[in-house]
Amino acid sequence: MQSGCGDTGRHVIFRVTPEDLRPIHLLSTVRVSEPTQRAGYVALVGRPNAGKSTLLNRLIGEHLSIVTPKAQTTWQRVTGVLTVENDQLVFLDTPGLLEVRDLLQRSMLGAALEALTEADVVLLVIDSTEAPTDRDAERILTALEDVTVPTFVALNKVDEARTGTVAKWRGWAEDQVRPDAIFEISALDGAGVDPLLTAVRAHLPEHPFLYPEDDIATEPVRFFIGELVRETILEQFRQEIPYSVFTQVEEMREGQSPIYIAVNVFVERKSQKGMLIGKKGAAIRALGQASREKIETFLGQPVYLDLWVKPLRAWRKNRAYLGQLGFRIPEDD
Ligand SMILES: Nc1nc2c(ncn2[C@@H]2O[C@H](COP(=O)(O)OP(=O)(O)O)[C@@H](O)[C@H]2O)c(=O)[nH]1
Ligand SMILES: [Mg+2]
Repeated sequence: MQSGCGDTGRHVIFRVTPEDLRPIHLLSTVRVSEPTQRAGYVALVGRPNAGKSTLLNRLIGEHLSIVTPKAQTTWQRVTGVLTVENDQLVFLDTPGLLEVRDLLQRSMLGAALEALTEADVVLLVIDSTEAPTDRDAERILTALEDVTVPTFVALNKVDEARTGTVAKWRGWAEDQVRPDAIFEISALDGAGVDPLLTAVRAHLPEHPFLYPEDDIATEPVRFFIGELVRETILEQFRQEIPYSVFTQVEEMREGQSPIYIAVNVFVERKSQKGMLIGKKGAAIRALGQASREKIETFLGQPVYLDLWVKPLRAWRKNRAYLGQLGFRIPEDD
């Protein structure tokens, strides 16, 4: 198509062709060389407790994703953004590839599998302190079945693992996963993480940055506050409590000091409310204090924290409640 203009009396109409829309420097012979940006999604996947969230926090340099020694700490996808020179890596931390027994776990597994479909690079994180079991292997391989993008394996926790166990995982990964490369790392102390990052960067697609360069997260501040309270619950309570509780910020009044924050702590059964509150309110006070300190560190400001314990009957199995709490259940279920 020709570009040109037509005179229709008072109005001059320009017809623009795709060539006209190209950036000027492409038309010029003295091309100003602009470095090419690369950007992409990197899915962190693996079995529960492998160290995915620890690795995300290590890569981003902030405590973005909650970490505890308990399996199934991460319930929803957490995104961390890392911009280095002309590369932007958008890490998707995911719940573990787990055995599904209720609707919440279905949503968790769904979040992990969804991240795999969006990934430009897959990073399989393995706890190499424990020898591979058939169950681990099967879960991982089923999840990776349809992955066609570059894949790396991080054999994590080498600070603690026996060399024999690491070697077993390496052999398994070479045979079964056939990744682009295998790295031995410690997400905890950072050993081996730089070479892994270099390899991932080299496999990013050419693409303009997806987020502003200074961003490190994509979820709202409220999400992280809720998660910090939940992390503290996982640390301070035992038995079924950690898996029966979900937290959600109900109110946040900024522009005052201290910032006022009210968090709902939903429990599955009425009896759990008493456990959370404790004798003469001792348990909830301890929870409030430790959570507040974490939130103050996160926000860098003084906080007044109100915790409201509310029963939400069997919410883990209730589609409507899960929806209200922000969990998505995969459509085919
Ligand atoms: N020794 C050791 N422990 C680790 C390492 N990475 C993670 N962990 C621990 O493993 C547990 C699970 O970590 P987390 O990041 O929550 O695992 P996720 O479930 O895969 O997200 C926590 O107690 C971490 O401190 C590591 O490199 N070395
Ligand atoms: Mg996690």
